[in-house]
Amino acid sequence: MDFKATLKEYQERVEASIASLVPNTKTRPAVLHEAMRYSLDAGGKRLRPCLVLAAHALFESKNDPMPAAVSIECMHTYSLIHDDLPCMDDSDLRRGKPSCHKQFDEETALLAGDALLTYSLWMLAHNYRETPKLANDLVCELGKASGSEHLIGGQMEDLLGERATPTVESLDFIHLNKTAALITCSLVMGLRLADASDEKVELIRNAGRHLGLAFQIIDDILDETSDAETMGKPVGADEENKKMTYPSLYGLEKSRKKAQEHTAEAIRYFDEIGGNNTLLIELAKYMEQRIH
Ligand code: GRG
Repeated sequence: MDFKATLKEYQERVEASIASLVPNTKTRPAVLHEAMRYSLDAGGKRLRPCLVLAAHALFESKNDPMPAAVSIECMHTYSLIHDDLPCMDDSDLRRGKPSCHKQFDEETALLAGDALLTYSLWMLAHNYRETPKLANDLVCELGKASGSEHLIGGQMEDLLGERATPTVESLDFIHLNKTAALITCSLVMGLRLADASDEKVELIRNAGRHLGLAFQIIDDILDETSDAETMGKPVGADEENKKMTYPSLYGLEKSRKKAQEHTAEAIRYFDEIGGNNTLLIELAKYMEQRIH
């Protein structure tokens, strides 16, 4: 299998489905839909939707995974819009472009995020209404993963950590919830759409936890090494940067080792699940290779 070509094809199909499934400026209020589309179209990697599609492709089924893939990208995009707001990270840029509240204004960005959040859950209930158990499972999975015990809870602990001395335990909590929860949810939704057994769903939940942690550690390493390279200073030398990351806590070498271990664990679970698992395994390896 040509892994990169398949990934590109998935990304293109996701982009086309976003264009057809999410309201656009023809729908009132135009500016709100423009802001939602602006952030959805701002150059994300589409990792979570691709994971939905790849997990769905593990086994044969009649269900269309695309509404779920778009739904989780809407949820992810809402979290990024809100994360950039002045009351949170106060970021002017997202993926090298003005963040939503800079391109529009704070009120519009807040509402665009709210609208993407509610739309993502509506999409699941609406598009899978002919298969009520599946619709229920998907709404429960995404609702739980994005709520106060996971995504929002991770964000809250991150904020609390900035106000106090963060601990190793809180770093793991933050990343398991801010990052791994939606990655796990993508895999679980894909597998539910493939009509897989609860036993296999539990295996992919474990894979998601490891893949999510690996993804975050890799993201931290790439951030740290590119900052250091760009600014001509040794890694970890930025005293102004108080945010706790894996490299700041463990150093680069140990962080690389941790990323490798989590990737290997994720692959072990993908192996155990079986089916057409080559794409998921290649994707996990590809993510990990970027830090060497
Ligand atoms: C505001 C409820 C709320 C949550 C915000 C997503 C988030 C939580 C914060 C953004 C900062 C951050 C580092 C989050 C960890 C998850 C992560 C690495 C997000 C970026 O995901 P990518 O790299 O993004 O998949 P793209 O741009 O490719 O879509």
